[in-house]
Amino acid sequence: MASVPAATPQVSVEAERQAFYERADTQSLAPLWTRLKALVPKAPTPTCAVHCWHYDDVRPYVMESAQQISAAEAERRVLILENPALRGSSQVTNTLYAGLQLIMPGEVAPAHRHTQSALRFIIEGTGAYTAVDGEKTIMQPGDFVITPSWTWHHHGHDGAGPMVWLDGLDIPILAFYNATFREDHHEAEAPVARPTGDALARYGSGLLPVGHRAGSLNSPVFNYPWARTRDALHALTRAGAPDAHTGHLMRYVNPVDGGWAMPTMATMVRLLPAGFSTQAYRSSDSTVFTAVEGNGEIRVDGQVLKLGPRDIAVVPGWMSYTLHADDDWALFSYSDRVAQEKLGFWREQRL
Ligand code: 1HN
Repeated sequence: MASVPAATPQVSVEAERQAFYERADTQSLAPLWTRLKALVPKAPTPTCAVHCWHYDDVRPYVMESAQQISAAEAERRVLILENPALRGSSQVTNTLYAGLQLIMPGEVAPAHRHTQSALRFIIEGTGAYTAVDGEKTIMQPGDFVITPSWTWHHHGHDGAGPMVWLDGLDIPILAFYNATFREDHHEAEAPVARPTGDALARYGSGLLPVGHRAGSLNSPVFNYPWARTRDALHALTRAGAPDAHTGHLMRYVNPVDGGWAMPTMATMVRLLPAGFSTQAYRSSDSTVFTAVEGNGEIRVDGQVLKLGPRDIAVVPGWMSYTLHADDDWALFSYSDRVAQEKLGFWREQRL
């Protein structure tokens, strides 16, 4: 006799399951087993895209924004660097925000505070300052400046010419926890209580005030000047070979506890000597890079990103990449590595 086709029981099993899912759905229930592999993949599946913003291409738009709106009206006059795979989200990666902020001479970006942490990496211009938690710092290209969570901050510009910096914030992380708070200061400029340079002298000179205890998870140094960083990087090139996978890679440090400068965002800077190429490397933190000096390439996912001074690139987590320096190439980067490390799941692989 003809046997029953093998597919028949399967079809009815599947149909019964579908009917079950629909009934369960009425109770806001869903089966895990249809989703498990996607929920828990073997390795990260990139959800943001590799991308590069060449400063020469975007600078005209940044400058035009000054004709469109004042810093006072905008509050922060910023063009968001939005990952092409995450359009509409204001995200450069799944966990991070990036933007280019412009301030013109005489302008003030009014004081406010929020639970997100911010970093600034200075791209162009001189003479603008940021005031953070009662101290002003004058910013120069290549300086790395931090604005810790819930500290009052405003920006101003007493110099000449446009001033642009890269803003990096942990906005998507705070949004994920639904822990975003903000407050506007009643005055455009929050009080400045300490002289400029106080924090760097007190905490960033290889000294600490005796008896000092950490007051927050952030470094008390809030401007790491490029001149010092640059000297340190170049000294490294005279002392030994660069790491095969990362080049001469340094992290910005909290001098009080030796940890990262900020609690959510890892900030690093590296120098690759002219002609140096790294071996392939990947880590689970999606990373935003900007070149400070020199030229080179990031090769990732079949793409070649040429990165010269002021250009900005994003490399999704767990995509392996190599770096190739044309000339002595200094690169700043930020990622959510600190948060991943603290939570115990950060990974890297040297290929
Ligand atoms: C912010 O406060 C600044 O203080 C820059 O310069 C960018 C993006 C979103 C929310 C707050 C700043 C920001 C921001």
